Amino acid sequence: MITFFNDSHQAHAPEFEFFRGERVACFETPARAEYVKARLTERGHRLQSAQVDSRAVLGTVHAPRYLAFLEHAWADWLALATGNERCQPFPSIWPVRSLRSDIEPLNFIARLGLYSMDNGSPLSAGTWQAAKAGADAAASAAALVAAGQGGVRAAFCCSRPPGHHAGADFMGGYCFLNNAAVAAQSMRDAGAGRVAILDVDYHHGNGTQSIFYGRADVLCVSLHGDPLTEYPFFLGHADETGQGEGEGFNMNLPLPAGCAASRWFEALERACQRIDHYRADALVVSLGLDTFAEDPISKFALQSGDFSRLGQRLGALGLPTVFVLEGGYAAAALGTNAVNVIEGFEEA
Ligand code: SP5
Ligand code: ZN
Repeated sequence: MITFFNDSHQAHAPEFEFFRGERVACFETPARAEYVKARLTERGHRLQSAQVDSRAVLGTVHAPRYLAFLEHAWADWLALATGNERCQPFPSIWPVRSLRSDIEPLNFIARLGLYSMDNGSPLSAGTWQAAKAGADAAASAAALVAAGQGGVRAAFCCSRPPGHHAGADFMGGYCFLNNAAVAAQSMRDAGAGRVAILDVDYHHGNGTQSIFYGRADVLCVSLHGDPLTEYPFFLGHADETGQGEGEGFNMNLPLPAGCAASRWFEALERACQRIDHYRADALVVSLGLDTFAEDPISKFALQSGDFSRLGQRLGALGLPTVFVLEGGYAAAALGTNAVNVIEGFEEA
């Protein structure tokens, strides 16, 4: 399978995040992508660099003022106080219900809150550079698969930071730019009439859902830990089915934390049947690998062999497919698990 690697991913390397008010080492680390790269190389998969500039498509899936904020955030943070290059910025105030989010404050931390859903997504010096390069990889993969030249049916983006929690105008859950949305919109722009996004990350892809919630041309299907107990808590319930023209084109399959792999595969089957029925022209897979039994922050029970089965089922859909890497925090196992999905897909 054609594989795109985000050569700039290491530019995003915050040191710590918060857990219950205390500093803990980041779960979303540069080592993650390096483990996947190593295993891809070992298995003979060719790695390419992005050739497409995603700026135009980013301007259609994200709000211009959010993109401008993110691009300049580190420079604005440095301008706030001397010594800030050694510190990580975090939001401390958010415009919840009854507060205004239409006027952008001048204060940097206030703007960071305006454009954040949580305090769990630390910025570092190269966050924009890494995230933009990841979006470029997603756009490149979509362009290649949409063109279908030389019989290319699928591509995989080995990239970080992940994207599926990022909405049109906010970051969150380690995500800054929504790579799956970039891939889906790119394929629409290249002529695919209907695109399906299947999100198999442990956490509900709230950003992706919200970007496409009012649209029928992009079907969003997600299986994930029930938001009653699992992050992101405030979206991902089964009754969220789309809105307006998008009514019926969003499907959530929440599952209880701790459920068996057999139950997860039953939900996958329902998701695949919905995608079949939609008669999609192309598929984007938000490939979170935090469904792995040994993931340190998640509670599903997939084993490495189950990722081969996942790949086989997705391959059987028979669609031009772009995979984008999302979560997965058992870093040393990510290579095996990602490559198992890819090779399972190729077998089908
Ligand atoms: C892309 C993705 O998978 N984002 C996940 C964001 C989850 N953010 C909340 C993390 C909470 C960490 N809890 C630590 C538990 C340690 N026992
Ligand atoms: Zn996740």
